[in-house]
Amino acid sequence: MSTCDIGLIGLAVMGENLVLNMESRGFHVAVFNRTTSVVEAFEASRGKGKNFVFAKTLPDFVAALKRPRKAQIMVKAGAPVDAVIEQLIPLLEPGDIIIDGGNSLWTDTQRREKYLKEKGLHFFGVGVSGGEEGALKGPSIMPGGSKQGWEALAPIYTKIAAVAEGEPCCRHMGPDGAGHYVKMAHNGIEYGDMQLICEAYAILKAALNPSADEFAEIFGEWNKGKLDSFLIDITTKIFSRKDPETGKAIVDLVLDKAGQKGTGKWTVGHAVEMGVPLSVIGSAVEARILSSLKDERVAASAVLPGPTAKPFTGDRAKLIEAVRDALYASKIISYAQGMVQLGAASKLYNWNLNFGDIASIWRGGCIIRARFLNRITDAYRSNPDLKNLILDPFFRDTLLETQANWRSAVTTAIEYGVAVPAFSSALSYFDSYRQANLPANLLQAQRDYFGAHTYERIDKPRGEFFHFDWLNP
Ligand code: NBP
Repeated sequence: MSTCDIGLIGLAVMGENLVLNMESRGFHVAVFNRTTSVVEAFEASRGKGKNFVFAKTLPDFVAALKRPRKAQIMVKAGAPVDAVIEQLIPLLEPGDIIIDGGNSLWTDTQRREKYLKEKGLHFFGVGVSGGEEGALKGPSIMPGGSKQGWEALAPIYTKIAAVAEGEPCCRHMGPDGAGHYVKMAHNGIEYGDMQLICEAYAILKAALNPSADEFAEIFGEWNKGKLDSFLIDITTKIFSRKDPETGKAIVDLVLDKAGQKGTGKWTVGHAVEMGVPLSVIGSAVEARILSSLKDERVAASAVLPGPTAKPFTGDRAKLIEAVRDALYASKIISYAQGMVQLGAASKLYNWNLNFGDIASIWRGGCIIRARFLNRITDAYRSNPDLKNLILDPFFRDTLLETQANWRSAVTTAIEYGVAVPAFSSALSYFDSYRQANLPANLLQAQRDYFGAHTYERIDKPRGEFFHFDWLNP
């Protein structure tokens, strides 16, 4: 009997929680997993007594789906997605929809969409954010694919998504790879946010050396104001958790060696390819790489001393406020850069992305959810053609109000020899973007000197190019 509204293949952490979410909202869902014992285990545990079809074979899974069939793949990104698609193709009919809800590379999604279109099938690349808990209770969902396919999927995805300010955190992003690209940019921004929080921690630690409990208090206070966000909230909680074995703060026992799965590198790589500065996220990716060189750093620390630590004699509360402002200002720059990247990709691929929609669906369910996304939503809804977020009146005024504290926090970091690549690259972006004149006149002269690359002159019309005979002036 074909009674299921949707089916999902891949019952790992994300898939299992997503189908429970779908079922809890009244959808009849078919489930399948390559290792079928996983389906049996799900049937006996969390799926027990619920409105699922527990399929033991792919043909049974497909047979359970209402037409047009909607089959969502939730497996490891890369070759496994192609493998499942190939197995589904002979079982489906024109008009059916295959959805990939994993973290796939957007160019893979574009390739798959084109390939399946030739077979009369719709393909959707859907970014899902919020981890395990979001998947279960309501994630932020970023779907990309045809308008026609979206009409069939919208009733399901808008119902299982998180809700923020009365709106579902799910909107059609655009065709082919748009959803996966926006999800990738989201992950890049997540990298930036996490690094910025770590830099705030590093400055305060070097200058004031608060205990983990004091850090929990500082971040808890920040979370009540303009920095109110999921990541500040979990950071507060992290500082207050104790290791049962030693009684020490667990954060002080965690090895300082960061991992990464790759979406940050994809984000930065494509920004560079398009000629978009993405320095905050770039710094965050590099900081993770540097942190992973633990043994090299330990050896270097013995031979490369920094400035001698001096006791902090200033006003503790003022420094905490300065660091908070630096974090907020740098976060604004990171989002501004991320939005410029999305704008460039939208142009490149003709996606017609709506930045107000993007900011609005990040307000709930996802890892970067934060109060200030309301402001970004407002900024783009009142001016969809905004060139750069930092030119929006609210963000411009905020940066102008916080810049003295921002500079003071970065100065303190430099005095203490604390690396703050994301804080300082954000400030450098601000200081470059707001300058009518940069030292690139000298750079152009250098290029012309060694490579006869020519230059424009400030006293002649733009578009006229000159070469100077530097060797025989
Ligand atoms: P994993 O990324 O760990 O993938 C495990 C699933 O993939 C299992 O169901 C496994 O089946 C299946 N699978 C593999 Br591996 N190779 C397969 C193949 N060749 N054919 C069929 N199935 C195959 O699961 P996850 O952590 O739930 O993530 C799923 C997707 O969602 C990924 O793309 C991930 O990047 C994305 N995502 C994850 C999170 C998160 O917080 N974890 C958040 C947002 C997005 P088996 O049981 O037979 O091995």
